[in-house]
Amino acid sequence: MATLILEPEQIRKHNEAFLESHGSPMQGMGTLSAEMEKVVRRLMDFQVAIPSWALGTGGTRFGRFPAGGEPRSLEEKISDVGLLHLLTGSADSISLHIPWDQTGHPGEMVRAANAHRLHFASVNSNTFQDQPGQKHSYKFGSLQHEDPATRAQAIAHNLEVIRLGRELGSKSLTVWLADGSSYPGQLNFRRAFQRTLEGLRLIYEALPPDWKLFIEYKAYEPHFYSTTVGDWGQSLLYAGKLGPQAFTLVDLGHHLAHTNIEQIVALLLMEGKLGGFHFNDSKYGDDDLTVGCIRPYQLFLIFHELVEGMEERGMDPLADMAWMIDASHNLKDPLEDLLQSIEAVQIAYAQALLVDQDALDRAQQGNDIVEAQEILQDAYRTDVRPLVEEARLRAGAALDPVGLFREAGLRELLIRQRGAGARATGL
Ligand code: PSV
Ligand code: MN
Repeated sequence: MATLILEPEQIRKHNEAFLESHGSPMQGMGTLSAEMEKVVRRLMDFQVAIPSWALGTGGTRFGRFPAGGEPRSLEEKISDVGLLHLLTGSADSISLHIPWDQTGHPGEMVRAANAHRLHFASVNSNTFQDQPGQKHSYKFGSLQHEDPATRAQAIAHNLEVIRLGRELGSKSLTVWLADGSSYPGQLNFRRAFQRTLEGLRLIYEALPPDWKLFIEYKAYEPHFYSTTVGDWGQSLLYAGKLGPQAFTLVDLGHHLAHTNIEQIVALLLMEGKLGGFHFNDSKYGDDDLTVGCIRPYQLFLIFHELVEGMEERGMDPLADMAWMIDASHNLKDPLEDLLQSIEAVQIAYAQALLVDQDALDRAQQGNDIVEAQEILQDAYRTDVRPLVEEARLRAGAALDPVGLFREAGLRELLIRQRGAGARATGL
């Protein structure tokens, strides 16, 4: 068994004390209606993957201020996700980034994850940085590169990530390419697209039959003029040409300002091509802030499209969609930030489940815009936090995860164990 820095007994005591001072979460909501009961059960099932690269402090290009006690190894990253899962009951997997998380010992990686009741979510390849000793540089792209040897190296890396993912029990590969250009004239757009497609094809052909390929898009950064998978249209174009195992992945921070992400979600779902999510929030660009901290209403509207669209297609919210957080934290404690992100995702999901779909449908058909808005905002303005707490209570998780994290002095404990200067790998 894994060594836990938090014992289930501490959770039990915390919950007892919480119930004594606050009463039961559902108090004040009357008897639990069948509808509320359904939401609680859906919340108990819902799981969101934690990215291995979000467990330490993220830097900006101006600096980095470590939190102290950051995980120094994959084992410690797994242990941190195990702690998040213990506290919330809703984070049962970790998404790895290769080579950042490569240890060369997949058997031990699996054992470490199992000891924390975790499994491996999507594996991510990295052809946006040069690694020590790497033969060909990705300075001018990877799959789009003019040099066939550089392209071959990038393809080989992705195949290596699939091989490792198979040993870990992952079921998908997420490809995010930094390929693009920073100056007009630098790139022939069509050639860049064709080469990237050719590379993705070879990667796609190496997928096991029960795997998915997620193609993540991003409007800009690191390149500032064009990105070779720059928006959902381009990602969908690649996914469509590749075949049924290829899907688009939506990272909320990867759009131009004011983009209607909920509409993108609706149409990708309609096309059966929405594969997964990277949740975060932003004010200006790819800010990677805590989920729901800036635009919670937009998050709710996205979840509304997800709930409605998945139901319409008879999709299973767990098996048919990859839910992942992709945030970074340069001010907050990374674990506290992730606890807030998990809760924000659950809140938006619960609110979306409360939308009266039939009434909304009637209002839409009758062009009753006022009623349609009332229906959506009625769900959005419902305080669903007691439902989220109830789901955690029933799952044996903490009623107040951030509160317990602080009460139990877990960051201080991690600093004592790992050191104040311990730094996580990643960006
Ligand atoms: C790129 O901005 C991204 O969103 C991709 O998902 C990467 O894999 C991740 O962040 C970490 O760099
Ligand atoms: Mn992402």
